[in-house]
Amino acid sequence: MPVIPPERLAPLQSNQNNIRNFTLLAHVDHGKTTLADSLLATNGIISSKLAGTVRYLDFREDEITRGITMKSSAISLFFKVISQNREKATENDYLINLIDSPGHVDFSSEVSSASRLCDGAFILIDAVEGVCSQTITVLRQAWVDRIKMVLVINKMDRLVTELKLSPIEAHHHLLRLVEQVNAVIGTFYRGELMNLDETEEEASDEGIYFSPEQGNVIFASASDGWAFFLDQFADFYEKKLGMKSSVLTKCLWGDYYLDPKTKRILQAKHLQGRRLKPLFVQFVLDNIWAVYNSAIVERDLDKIEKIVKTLNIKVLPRDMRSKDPRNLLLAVFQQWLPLSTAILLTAIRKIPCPIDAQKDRALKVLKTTPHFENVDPNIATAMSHCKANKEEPMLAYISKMVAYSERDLPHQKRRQLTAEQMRELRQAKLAGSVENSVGSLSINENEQTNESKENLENRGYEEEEEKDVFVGFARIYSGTISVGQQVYVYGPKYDPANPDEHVTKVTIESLYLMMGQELFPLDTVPAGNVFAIGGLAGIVLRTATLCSVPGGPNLVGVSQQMEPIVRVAVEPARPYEMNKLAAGLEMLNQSDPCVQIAAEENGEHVIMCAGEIHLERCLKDLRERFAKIEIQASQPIVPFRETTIAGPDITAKDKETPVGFVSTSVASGGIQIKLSVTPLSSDLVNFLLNHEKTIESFMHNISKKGKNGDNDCSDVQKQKEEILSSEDFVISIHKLLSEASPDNNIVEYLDSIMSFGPKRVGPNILIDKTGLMKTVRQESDGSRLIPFDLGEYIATAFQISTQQGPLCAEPVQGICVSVESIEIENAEKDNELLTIGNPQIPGQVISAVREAIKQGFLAWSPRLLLAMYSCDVQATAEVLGRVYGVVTKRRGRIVDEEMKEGTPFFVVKAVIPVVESFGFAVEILKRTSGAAYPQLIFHGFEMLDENPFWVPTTEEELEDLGELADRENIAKRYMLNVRRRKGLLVEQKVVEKAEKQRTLKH
Ligand SMILES: Nc1nc2c(ncn2[C@@H]2O[C@H](COP(=O)(O)OP(=O)(O)OP(=O)(O)O)[C@@H](O)[C@H]2O)c(=O)[nH]1
Ligand SMILES: [Mg+2]
Repeated sequence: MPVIPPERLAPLQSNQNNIRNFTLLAHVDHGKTTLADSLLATNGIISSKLAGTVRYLDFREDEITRGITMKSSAISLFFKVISQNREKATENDYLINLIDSPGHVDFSSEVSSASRLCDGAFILIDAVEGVCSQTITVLRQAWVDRIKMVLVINKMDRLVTELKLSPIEAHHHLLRLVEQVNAVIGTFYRGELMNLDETEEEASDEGIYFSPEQGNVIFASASDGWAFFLDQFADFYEKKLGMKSSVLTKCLWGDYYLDPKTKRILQAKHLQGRRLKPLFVQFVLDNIWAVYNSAIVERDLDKIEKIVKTLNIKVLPRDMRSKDPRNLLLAVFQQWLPLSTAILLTAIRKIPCPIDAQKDRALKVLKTTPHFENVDPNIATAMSHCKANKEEPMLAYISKMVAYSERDLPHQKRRQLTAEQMRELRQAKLAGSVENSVGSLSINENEQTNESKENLENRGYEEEEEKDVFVGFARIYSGTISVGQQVYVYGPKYDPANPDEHVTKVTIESLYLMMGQELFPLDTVPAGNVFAIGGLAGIVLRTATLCSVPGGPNLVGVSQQMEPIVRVAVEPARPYEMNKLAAGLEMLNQSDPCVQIAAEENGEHVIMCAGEIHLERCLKDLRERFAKIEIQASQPIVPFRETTIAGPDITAKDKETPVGFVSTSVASGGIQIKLSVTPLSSDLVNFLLNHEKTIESFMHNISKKGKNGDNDCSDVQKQKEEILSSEDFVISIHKLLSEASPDNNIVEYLDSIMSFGPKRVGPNILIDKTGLMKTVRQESDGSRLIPFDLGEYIATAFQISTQQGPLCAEPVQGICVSVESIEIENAEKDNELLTIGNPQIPGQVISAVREAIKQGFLAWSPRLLLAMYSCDVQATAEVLGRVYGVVTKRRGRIVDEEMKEGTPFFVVKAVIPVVESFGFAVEILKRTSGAAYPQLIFHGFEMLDENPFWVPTTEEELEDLGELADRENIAKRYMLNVRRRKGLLVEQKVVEKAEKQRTLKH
């Protein structure tokens, strides 16, 4: 098939009825990129023989070596449909804008950016693995974005070759699978119903579920190049059975049977004991199974020849005799049930064109944008009707910035790689002979084989310093965008109620059609298209709205993002390259919505990522594309939390003083502060963690008390957290406190809350039981220091103490610090030190209170809290033991184990500490011989129930643990590691075998 040139595609952008914008979404490894291959083959970008093995859209080196997609990429394709009716054949040319997205959880922000640009999504599911964690995530994303979904049950071949199911068993399995997916959709639907206002109308659930008879389910094997939807078989059997195709379609799925005598269709209840096969088995699955059985299992060429004849297709003798049975399979299936035809025809039938899609969705999306009521109604109308005239307001949305090598831009355009070249390169890369990504294509001269050298020379790649440029991934909703046009760029914080802020005016420099790793220049792009836009680096960081007029809507919605939980500090290997590093980090920040970059107070640059794989990709991008320098990265830094509890090992110093009670004096004397530290219950801690905005507003009210009454938290209201009134907030704390420890008298002082911490909103409370700090200064006080003056310093000490806990300077959660008394010596004694202007006072008070909080904290039984990942691993019974082994070795625990119905798989749910998770996925892969690829999702903090300072003391403990207590104290190890990293004091037992040393001395 000759390559279809982009010049042929560009004119199709104006025929909006014939455009389809869709994305491929799925759990990791369920076959998206493989499926995309077959679609590319229809445009001659790769040959159909190689489709399914090249994974053309995975062109980064790390994608090739790891075998997973790490970024989404878009490609525009041409598809001609010839429809024949009685009189004549009509031809229709379609423009297909396809976005392949990554399935790995670390890159889920890519999924949201892809789905926002599209009007539809093909949701792929591995027929064997079924619904997995990311399947639910992508279903939810598509549901929230209101895009049309089509289900693709992929890897059908595995049912025959691996599970060895009979067609009847496979039918049951598939029925159940579709039910499971629909159950997920059902939960979204019901969830939405529950959130409806009384005034809102209930949306009908018609058409939201997947059912093959409606044509929104495709059965496929992407690697073997086939797929079908029910209509295809119904059309095929229409004449044979003398039944209307539309009737047949309705009965081909489910419990319908053909009466062999009467040739009528029966329902199960009319079978009267006869053992018939459901139509789906008889007419669909049996045929597919027959091809697999004769081509692979039995290698029965006679049978294959018969099948070929019946299907009226041609198979070359070369393919018939090929040693690789896949060639034979491909030869049969690509003619009989070509994958691209099933997918593209379904896209055209089931996914709305931009005009219809925007009619349905535009207002729904717009209504969720901030202060939509201030937006010019003309813009909303133009968007709902997808009006493309140049006079209409132009509105576009940039969902992410992508780095392209300058060489890939059209003015530097190199020859396009053919699939063979790409496969060669892939093999060369895997063999380690080519460095860098395909995008950059620089070659390691020494290890090049002659053959590949020749090939590469032919392609005319010369080595030169390359530059990266940023291009925005965008969708235009109304009007037409043109090169040279002046447009407004609304930043993510832009608000139509305040239309002059966060707005920049720019001139459009370049527009492109996206062709995978290539870009093709365009002069204009009309409404309804997905395209790329250049020249916005530095202006658009990640996402933005473009509009030709001021005061338009802000389309940048709040997208679900992964919590960046893993940090690494980076520095250039050569210190003088610091500037390059800083510039590189800025580019990384622009290119990836999920990464966070920070410069620490100590000058360190820190990258925060979603997980190990994401981190690897960021570092690689930084080294090879953005900073292009050698970079040293610290070991990944994982956050901890510190807390203290009423453990069994606490001992009060004396009976009079309660645990956690501390009395302290400032260094120069004259001020004595007594305070007590008490642990808070985990319920209260969770409540406080979930109500940061309420705390902010509560504290705001306290400081404004008597002035304004309740705070209007208008900017805050947009957040998801339900903001409680101050009264309700205190009532809730009161309830949680009394439930946890009824004898604690803190509840009586809730009107004396001074602060929360750390960062003034954290899960720790500071209370002034003395009430003295509320009494403001009077003139009669003169310059004499009074307790009121100390309030600020005590609060600062509390903030610092809770931000950097006593164990290893990690944030504290779950303590209440109560100030019990403050005594300041009588100033009449003429103590100059105790006057208000004394500059030593703040420092002395802060350090005394910090030390006191530390003592109070340590008087209880301190604990570390570990950041945890949760993960699902699918494993067969044989490797289950090994999965358990790996989880236990990494100090994780199994929380659930379930047999996946109809498969030999167990789904194991485990939680493991983030700090032990590095290399976990790879280890599981190895131990299960590649059967499982676990994905780690941040789960929250969990307490490690071990006091890091604990040493055995009782005889029993010593006996248990040996004289040297050499059973490792894990909490202590974690604590010391963090202390070491932060350069804090690390006390270690240096003399381990003192006795022996003594003997040596003698
Ligand atoms: N047996 C079988 N294997 C398939 C099929 N489709 C894809 N695969 C294999 O599944 C693996 C993953 O395929 P990909 O296409 O990379 O999957 P993906 O969904 O793009 O993965 P990510 O982008 O990393 O989420 C590859 O080894 C494919 O060869 C299929 O229909 N049958
Ligand atoms: Mg992929």
